Amino acid sequence: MAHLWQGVINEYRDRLPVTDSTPVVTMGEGGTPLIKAHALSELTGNHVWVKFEGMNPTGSFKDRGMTMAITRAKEEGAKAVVCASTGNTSASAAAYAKQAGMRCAVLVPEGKISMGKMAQAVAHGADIIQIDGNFDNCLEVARKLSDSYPVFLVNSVNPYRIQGQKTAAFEVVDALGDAPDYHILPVGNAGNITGYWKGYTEYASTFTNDAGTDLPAVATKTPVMWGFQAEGAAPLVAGHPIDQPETIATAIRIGNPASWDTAIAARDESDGLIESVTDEEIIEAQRFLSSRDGVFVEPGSAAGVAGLLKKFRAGAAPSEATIVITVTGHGLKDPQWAIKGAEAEDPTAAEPRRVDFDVVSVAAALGLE
Ligand code: AN7
Repeated sequence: MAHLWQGVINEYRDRLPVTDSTPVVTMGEGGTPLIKAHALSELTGNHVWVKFEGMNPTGSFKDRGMTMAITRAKEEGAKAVVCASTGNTSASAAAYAKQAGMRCAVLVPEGKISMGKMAQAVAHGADIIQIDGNFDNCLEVARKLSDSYPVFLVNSVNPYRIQGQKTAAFEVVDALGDAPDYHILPVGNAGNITGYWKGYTEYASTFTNDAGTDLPAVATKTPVMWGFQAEGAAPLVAGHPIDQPETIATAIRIGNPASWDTAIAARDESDGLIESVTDEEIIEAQRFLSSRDGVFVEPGSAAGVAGLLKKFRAGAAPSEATIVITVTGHGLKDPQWAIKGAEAEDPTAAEPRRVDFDVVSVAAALGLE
């Protein structure tokens, strides 16, 4: 029988703030693969799965929240939306705004968003404004703009974004039959860890929805939440905002997360942790995942994997546990670091050998006999 995945709003509408008359704007987001990471599992002695959010329509997890935020904007009659972004939110907002027939303005830190993400905003015809500052400065301006002008803010300070993002936790539970023991993910502006924790907690007890209907618990437990920030952009680890965040993982180059308090609550209520990983550890984890488990993610997306590897080496990782790691965005967003990571292992990795076009020469070059 024909079946088309309906996008996260329609798939989970009884747990989201929508009514029958809500004009749902969707591009079929969600339903992303939960992939068994065999090499990571074997190395760490756990059952490790990666939730590959790079498989969303614009290549990152942002689409889950964006379908809700743009749907809400449409419901309110908005003609234009705005966001600040390190690149993925702007790519998603630009695409969903066009799907809804709206104008989209994006504020990005000058020179600090990857080529792939910039290409997406350009391709979708967003009004792109570069700000001489970092993401935190961009967000401040975007908030003020939406306060004083007729534009609708679609950053994750908009609670509808978090509502959409919580569906990723539902999908994990639906796929595994229960919550995992641990859930690990990168943390930047902290909307995603907030969304996951909301999803896991709502699924683990009776949930009274907007229509007043009690929905039974789906999971028997909630996971321990482990979040990882980049070392040069780790305000939640430092305990104070970072004025000049720096990391090669531009997606998470954020010094003052908007969802600070809810990230700390997720950490503490789940008996979890938020720690940092270095840029070198991020590149190494990105490399491990792509070259050993076949999953290609952008650097910021590898922070969770880097965190698990770090804890494992420190003797502080669990064993025989079911672990889900969210890998938040596709490797094609920012390919230069993948090439650098490969070259760190083999300086000629990105310079394929030139061989004459005959089968004997190719076989010889491959060492086949
Ligand atoms: C690949 O696009 O903040 O902790 O403006 O792109 O929910 O912010 C992106 C963040 C992780 C961090 N991985 O998630 C933006 C933006 C990737 C990301 C994060 C981001 P949050």
